[in-house]
Amino acid sequence: MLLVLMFRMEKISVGGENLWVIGKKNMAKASSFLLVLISLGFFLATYNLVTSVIHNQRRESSRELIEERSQDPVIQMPNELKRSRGSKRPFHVALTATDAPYSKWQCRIMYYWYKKMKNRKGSEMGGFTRVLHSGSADDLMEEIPTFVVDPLPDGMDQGYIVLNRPWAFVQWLEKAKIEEEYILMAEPDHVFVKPLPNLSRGNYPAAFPFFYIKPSEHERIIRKFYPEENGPVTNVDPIGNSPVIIQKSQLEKIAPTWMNVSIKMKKDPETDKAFGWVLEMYAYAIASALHGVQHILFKDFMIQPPWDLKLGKTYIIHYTYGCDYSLKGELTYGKIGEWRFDKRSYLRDPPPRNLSLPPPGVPESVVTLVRMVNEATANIPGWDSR
Ligand SMILES: *[C@@H]1O[C@H](CO)[C@@H](O)[C@H](O)[C@H]1NC(C)=O
Ligand SMILES: *[C@@H]1O[C@H](CO)[C@@H](O)[C@H](O)[C@H]1NC(C)=O
Ligand SMILES: CC(=O)N[C@H]1CO[C@H](CO)[C@@H](O)[C@@H]1O
Repeated sequence: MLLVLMFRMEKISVGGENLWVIGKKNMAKASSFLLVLISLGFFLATYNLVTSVIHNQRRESSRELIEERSQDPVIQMPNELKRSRGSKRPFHVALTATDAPYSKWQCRIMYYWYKKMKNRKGSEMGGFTRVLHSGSADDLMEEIPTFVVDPLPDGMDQGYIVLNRPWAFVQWLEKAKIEEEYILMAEPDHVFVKPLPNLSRGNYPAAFPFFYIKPSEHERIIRKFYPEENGPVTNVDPIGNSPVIIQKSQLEKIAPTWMNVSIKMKKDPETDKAFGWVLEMYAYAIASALHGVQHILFKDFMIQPPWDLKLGKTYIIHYTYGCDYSLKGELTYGKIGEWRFDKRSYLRDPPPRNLSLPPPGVPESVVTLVRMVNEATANIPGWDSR
């Protein structure tokens, strides 16, 4: 048993404190490790420690690792993780949107691919809601299941429209009847390339780690909203609210805090300046940490062309970046390409049907994206009429 533990424990924490680090490289130190182990051996049997081991290792661990661990006779899974295996755990797909044409065409493509993937094998996708935060119905109500909520009162968003997101979720969770126990927070520019299972485990929601969200590099600012008594800054995950699969009961607690934190951050000039357009992502990361919720970080949750070249094992293509290429298939990022697909080219009108495919040499991720956009627009009735 000790051997198994020595190989496996990189970082062990009790009550949030990292006590020691034992990795494969540190086998030489095994004897001191043994001493520590013996003195704490009694704890090893306890449920708490096992929980926190899994908790701390989850940062490096992929789903596979967690699953492998669960078959390990030595390290037992907490009951809540065990329970999460076996039966289906459907999640509701929710995306926040406005009634602007730019938001609408993306939602239509998103919903098209949701419908195609929902009933395939491996999917745990449940119902779908476009949470429309423009305050009134629009002309997509018949096409896409929609729940209308209010925008923030005038002036409150200070021109930063995404502050409406947390407020939209607060209202939706309060007022709508949601059958599923889990929620996927998605965005209009997400395209499902595969049926999506419920990637969360027990009390750990699943999230995508963004390389540009770096809480530990902004410790001073984070501390304004996440005071020291709450724990280390590393408790704040490098994520935004989307994509995240989370228990509804957890999101019900987090959403109001997320809203408050985003507004407080926006009102603080230093924070506003430091975080800019990703402020509301930090606000979600901080709000969830304030509630003691940490996420399993799934790199394979989504890819972001043109930076990610291959589909690999991903579930979602996020087309937030423009894809610009020369006719030789070279990326010309930042410079308008001879061939391009950029959602911002279609601010006022939807993209036409049958966009031209990229030239040879352009990566799989971009080709697939354009093909999927084309398939959706070819099959959505009345594509050009809204
Ligand atoms: C949000 O802020 C308001 C006003 O400051 C306060 O009344 C409310 O309790 C806060 N809610 C949460 C969940 O932090
Ligand atoms: C799409 O456009 C290509 C040329 O770019 C054309 O060959 C093809 O027939 C078009 N397909 C449809 C369905 O309009
Ligand atoms: C209960 C359960 O674990 N359901 C699914 C959750 O997602 C995995 C894939 O990540 C599926 O294999 C499970 O069936």
